[in-house]
Amino acid sequence: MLSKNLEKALNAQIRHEAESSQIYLAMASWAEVQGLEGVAQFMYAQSNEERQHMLKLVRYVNERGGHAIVSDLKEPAVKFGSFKSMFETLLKHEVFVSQTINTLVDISLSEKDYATHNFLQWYVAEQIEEEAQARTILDKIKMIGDDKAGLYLFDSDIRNFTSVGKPSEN
Ligand code: OFO
Repeated sequence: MLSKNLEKALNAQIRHEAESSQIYLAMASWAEVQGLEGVAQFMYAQSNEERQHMLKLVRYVNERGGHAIVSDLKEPAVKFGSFKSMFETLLKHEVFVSQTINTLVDISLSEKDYATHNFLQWYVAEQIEEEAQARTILDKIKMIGDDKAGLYLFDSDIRNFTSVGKPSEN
């Protein structure tokens, strides 16, 4: 059985993951109207992944005798400036999510809830991967600079990062 404290903290994480999904969906839509199909596809896939992260938490909280709460969400931005600044925002957001996961790990340890500690390890590993991926993409963008041909190549290249595929496939 989850403690009330941990239940509350896990519910806060459900909200973070749902907000991540909304942010990446907004990025996907923005990239799509800019005509960058590859970037849009990547962001749609990221958005789907975050929704899966959220659902995994919902199921866990309920399975452990808590009640997963579906809350209202912060409205994401509509425009993201440039592709570089969009991916900088993405990286910053993932670093924030990693911190929230670390806080949850701390709470689970202090409460000696080893089941939750074990459950959270999946998220710890996932965050390492997501931060690394965002840094790799940013490095590529920095190499391209403002070069239009480079941006075109980047757009087709980023499809290789998409592991989940198009939204319609999910
Ligand atoms: Fe990328 O944030 Fe979920 O875990």
